[in-house]
Amino acid sequence: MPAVLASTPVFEGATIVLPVVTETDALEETVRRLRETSEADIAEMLIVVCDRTSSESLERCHRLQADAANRVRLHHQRLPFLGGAMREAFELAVGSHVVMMASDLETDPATVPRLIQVAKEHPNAMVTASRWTSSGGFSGYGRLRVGLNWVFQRLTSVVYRTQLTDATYGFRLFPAALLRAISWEGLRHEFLLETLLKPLRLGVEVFEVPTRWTARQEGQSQNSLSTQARYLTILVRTRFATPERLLRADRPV
Ligand SMILES: Nc1nc2c(ncn2[C@@H]2O[C@H](COP(=O)(O)OP(=O)(O)OP(=O)(O)O)[C@@H](O)[C@H]2O)c(=O)[nH]1
Ligand SMILES: [Mg+2]
Repeated sequence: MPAVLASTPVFEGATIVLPVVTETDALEETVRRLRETSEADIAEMLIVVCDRTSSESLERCHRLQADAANRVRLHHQRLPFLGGAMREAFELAVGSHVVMMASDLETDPATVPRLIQVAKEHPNAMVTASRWTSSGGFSGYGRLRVGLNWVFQRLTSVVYRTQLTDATYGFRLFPAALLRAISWEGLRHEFLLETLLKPLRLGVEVFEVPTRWTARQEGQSQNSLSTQARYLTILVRTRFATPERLLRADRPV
């Protein structure tokens, strides 16, 4: 087993990654709620913006940074898309752990204290939020999408022989060292799936906590049907990758 899987003895603070394209009030509300519930456990909130980030959103980011300069950091990504935003954030994070979430309130900030609580008890493990556990759920996702999501979750659990229930949701906590040891491939939303599949293949312990997904009230989703087709590719490629290919060659572990 690679040593990196057991190299985080204690939770010392989380970098919360907040990618932003069109969010305004939802971003501010996310930051406000995170500070309200988890201030003591947050090392930093790392906001990632891109060339497509709207000027109104950028203005809010700068305002948040001005209000809490020691807590909010702004990064302009060079790699494209959501996967690119996350991958750069993983490299920059200063916390012992990293929380990957969204800024559109579709990842409920109230779940973050639960992610952190489990990380304090199991610092080497990953903790992932699930909409498919008994007290989790969806509001406003649409019946067809919920149905398709269920089929994909079942497929994943058969192919990866896992009891975990939500492989596609981009709301998880990781030891930072683990993130920096893995060789990542995806640049779009399929990256969210990759962040569960590769640790699973490496034998990382993964815990789940329940959460409820609620549709955004503002801004636009950046996901599309063509992007979603990439989920199948990553599902198959990762299943058959050798463990050596899952880890970065330039970082001995
Ligand atoms: N910095 C950055 N943020 C992004 C990019 N794409 C998406 N985001 C943000 O990442 C978060 C999740 O993206 P969404 O497009 O809402 O994706 P989603 O909610 O997983 O997908 P759907 O449920 O299909 O709408 C949102 O806060 C987006 O603004 C990107 O290319 N760069
Ligand atoms: Mg969203």
